[in-house]
Formats: sequence, C-alpha cells, structure tokens
Amino acid sequence: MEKYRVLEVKESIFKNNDERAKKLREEMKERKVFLLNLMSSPGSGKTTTLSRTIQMLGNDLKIGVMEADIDSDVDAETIAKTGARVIQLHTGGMCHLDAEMTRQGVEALGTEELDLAVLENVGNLVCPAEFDTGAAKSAMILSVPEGDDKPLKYPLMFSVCDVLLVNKTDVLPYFDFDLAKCEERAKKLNPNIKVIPISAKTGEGMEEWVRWLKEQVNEWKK
Ligand SMILES: Nc1nc2c(ncn2[C@@H]2O[C@H](COP(=O)(O)OP(=O)(O)OP(=O)(O)O)[C@@H](O)[C@H]2O)c(=O)[nH]1
Ligand SMILES: [Mg+2]
Repeated sequence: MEKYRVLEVKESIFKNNDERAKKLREEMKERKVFLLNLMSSPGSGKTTTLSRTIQMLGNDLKIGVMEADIDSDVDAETIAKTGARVIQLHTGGMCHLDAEMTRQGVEALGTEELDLAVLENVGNLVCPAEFDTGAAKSAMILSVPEGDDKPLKYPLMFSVCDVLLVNKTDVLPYFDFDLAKCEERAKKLNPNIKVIPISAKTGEGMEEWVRWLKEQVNEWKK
C-alpha cells in the first residue's frame, strides 16, 4: 500500500465560502477533531516545524496532516517519515485552499480517531489569508531571513492568524531581524496574536508552541 494518497482538490464553484467554512468548523467540532491551518511564505519552515511538532506530540495526540501544494509530493514524503497519517493535496495552480477544497482534503484524510488535523497551506503570504478554510485556528510562520517588516507589507495574514511563529531564530546573529519590532508590528494589526519565537531546527521555543497547541486541542474536544 502507498504511504500516502495524492488528491487533486477542486475549487468551489459556490461563492459562499464563509458559510461553507462555518459548516466545516461545526462538523469538525462534532467530530472532536481540531483543524489547524498553517500558513507562511515558501520555505519559512512549515514542514520542518510540523515534523518536529509531530515528534513532540505524537505520543499524546493522534495527528493527521494535509500537505497542500501546486505540484510535487515532497512534503507528504517528509511527513510520512514521522509516521503520522498524511495526504498530499494538489491545488491545480491555485495559491490557496478554500473551505470546499479543505473539506475534500479532510474527507480523503479521514478523521476517524484523529485529535488534530493540520493543513499545511500553499506557501504564500497573500492568497491563503483571504480564505476561511474552516479551521478552528490559524497559525503562521515568519522566518528570520524574511525580515521584520513583513507585518507592514502583508497585514492581512498577520491579522487573521491566532499564532505567529517566528522561525529560524538560530540564524538571528546573521540577520538584522528585530524580534521586538516584529512583535510590536504584528500586535498593532492583531492585539490577540500570540508570538512564539522558535527554531524548528534546534527545537528552541518549540515547547511553548506545542503546549499552546495541546491546550487548544483539549479545549476543542470538550
Ligand atoms: N536554519 C534553519 N533552517 C530551517 C529552520 N526551519 C526550516 N529550515 C530550513 O528551511 C528550508 C525550508 O523549510 P521547509 O520546512 O521545507 O519550509 P516550508 O515552509 O514547508 O516550505 P514550502 O512548503 O516549500 O512552502 C529547509 O532547508 C529547512 O531545513 C530553522 O529553524 N532554522
Ligand atoms: Mg512545506
């Protein structure tokens, strides 16, 4: 049997994305599965962060992952190595997933016995922010090499996320990234955003992220 399926997800022909997202969220609540939408620009570290998250939480939670990309299945291959249930979604050129595409992914992944389903969205700081996927919470990653000015340039993404992971802190000495300035800019757009600096490579800061995630999942299942 193959390690994972590759699914071509089709954009909804319906215009009422918000309603469909709300419905999916309600159904996931009934199923007691927490759906996390993870977004960032390409290469910020979504797959690396997810792999380490699964390693740290795998004994406590049953985790499933939907890897969305325009093409290729390299990310599903990486996640499959962690032992988590995984499916690769192809968006047919689209730079985001809407609620209908997410639903197709969720049904193909299967939610039986899952506590946490993670959607690794297409790498992009613009389009994915515009669509409610039906996730319980959204998280984004900004990596140090991208610069601390990104909240100023891509405000919507920072406005719609519950958590901002500032990744690749291990390379802070080589970049003029100002962590305090980045946090201040993000909080100006979204006072409730939780900012967690991490290095998915060294594991620094990951405990706080994993604790937050576990709390959210437990709260959702009540
Ligand atoms: N130094 C350092 N490198 C990292 C860290 N996290 C990820 N990387 C590297 O950054 C590159 C991209 O990481 P991925 O996890 O593939 O990033 P992604 O966001 O999933 O990329 P896409 O799916 O293509 O959008 C890889 O070479 C990783 O090894 C980190 O914390 N520190
Ligand atoms: Mg990836």
